[in-house]
Amino acid sequence: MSRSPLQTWVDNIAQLTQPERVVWVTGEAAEQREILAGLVREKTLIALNSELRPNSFLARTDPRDVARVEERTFICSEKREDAGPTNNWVEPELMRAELKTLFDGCMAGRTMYVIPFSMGPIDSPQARFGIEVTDSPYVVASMAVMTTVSTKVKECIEAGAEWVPAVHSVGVPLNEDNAWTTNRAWPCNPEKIKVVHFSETREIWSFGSGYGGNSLLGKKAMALRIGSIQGRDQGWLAEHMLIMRVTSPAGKKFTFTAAFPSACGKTNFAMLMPNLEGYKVETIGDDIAWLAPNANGRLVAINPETGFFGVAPGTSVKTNKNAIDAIRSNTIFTNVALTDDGDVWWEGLTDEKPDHLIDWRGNDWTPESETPAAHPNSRFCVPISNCLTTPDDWNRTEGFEVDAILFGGRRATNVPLVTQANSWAHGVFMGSTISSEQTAAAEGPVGVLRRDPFAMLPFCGYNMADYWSHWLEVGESLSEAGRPQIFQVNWFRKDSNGKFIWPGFSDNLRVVDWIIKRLEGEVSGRESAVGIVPADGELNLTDVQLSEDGLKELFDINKTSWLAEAEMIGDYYETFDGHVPGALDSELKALQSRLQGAAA
Ligand code: OXD
Ligand code: MN
Repeated sequence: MSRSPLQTWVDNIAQLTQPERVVWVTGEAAEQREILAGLVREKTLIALNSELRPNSFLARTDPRDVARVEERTFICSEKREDAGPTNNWVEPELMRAELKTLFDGCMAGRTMYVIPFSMGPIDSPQARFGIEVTDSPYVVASMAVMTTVSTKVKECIEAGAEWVPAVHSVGVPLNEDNAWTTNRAWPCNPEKIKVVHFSETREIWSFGSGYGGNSLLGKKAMALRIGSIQGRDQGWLAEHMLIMRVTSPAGKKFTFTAAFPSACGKTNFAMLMPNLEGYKVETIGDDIAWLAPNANGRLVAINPETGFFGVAPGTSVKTNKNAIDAIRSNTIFTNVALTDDGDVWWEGLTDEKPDHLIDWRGNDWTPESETPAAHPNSRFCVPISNCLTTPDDWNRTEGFEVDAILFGGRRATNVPLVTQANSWAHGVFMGSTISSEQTAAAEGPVGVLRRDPFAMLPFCGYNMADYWSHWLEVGESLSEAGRPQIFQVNWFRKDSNGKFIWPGFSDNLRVVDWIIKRLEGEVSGRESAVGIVPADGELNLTDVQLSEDGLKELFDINKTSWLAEAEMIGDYYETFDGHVPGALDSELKALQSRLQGAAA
């Protein structure tokens, strides 16, 4: 019998990387138990106190391998302009030659695992398959939490289903004197890290890092970068968005998706604890949404992941009780601190710091220590089924019809608490302008902004401006009535003393409440130069500590400052060399003329 294309590909990778053996991963529970036990034996994982934190583990990485490495992440398309100005680009043939050298013999002495995985429920028309080959058992264990790993995926691929090939190696063969490996329990090759995406062949190659964002290739690499390319070519959208379902006091269910840049509270918002009577919030996803038009002309969201890979520091009963409840068991922690009784701790978990800890580097730590006990990017990796606010039908194959899409950055100035777009094109314009201040606003009418359009800056697999055109096209393919409404939100506006004005967290439900009232036609809002904002009295502020002045500042639209902002958007658009769709240029002009017409 001839070998299948999948088997031939696996053989070729093994030929190149020279592992000692090849193991096909099945996704069965017993296999996961064995992988975890092996990781404990190898000291990559520490088993936590099983009474305090059942079936949970702690990994400490090499201190040089603690985060995604954007400057070593590449989109290798045939044409440079298809990667666009926001991505690192290298000519594909040149990159292939480099990778060949890097991967040559890189798995010697190790086991090469072959992981068949699905992003999305296997039977969903929106699911996409991948095969990750890796020499890291930590990656095998984490992929089993974050994706659907199953032999069934292998069978579907063998039967002809589309799949994304993904190759990962920590880059430390066991047959050499690997002087750069200071931590045998966390092998990595930090000087040579590369995370590469080939656009036309939709392949992923990741070398040198074991850290999740660089090594769990179903997540950012496939579900966003390659996913956005698949979406462009197949008429759907791969987005850096949470998905939540909100039930209103009237008992009606609404699906929201929301894009916020990394570390802007997406997980907290996805698990929001309602503080208004009669509301219920359910968590469908906290990081990635795949959105596709359905036969009814509606946009349908699925969460392609099966777990949360969340930032630990700052997570507490006060900021996100649902996350704290979810990580009580079955959790793999990375780079948090270890308590003396074998549990975990991080900055912000409790008001009072423990007297003694082992920090993320494995050193003794006391409150007098000058470095944080947990790395600021330390993580928990936990199955979504652990989350009490996740409903049983979270992974239903037909997905969730989206009612509203929210975009938000971290803006101290200009951007109101909530603004509704006038149209789909205006909403796409809003998404393209997501940004956060880099420096104090005092330096000018608007501080220097870090642009993060659609919160996709590190994750868009092709030319960002072409991606905006694709958003406009997908909007066109939806029915007028079924098209989600688009809103911009900003929890981070500051007053003249540099203090946050809005309390955030559970009070963000008040913004959701106004959005639902807009969707239901129960409130009319007020037209402003930047979009529709709540009219006086429409936002439910009962029991919120907010002065009359604070409320005014939250919605203040300063003409001079906004004209400066609009000019900066124009300058930003120019960097895309003519790729920005005409509809967005028109939106910018329309904004400028509304601002010109507005009172000073
Ligand atoms: C993440 C990120 O880890 O956005 O989700 O960086
Ligand atoms: Mn993210």
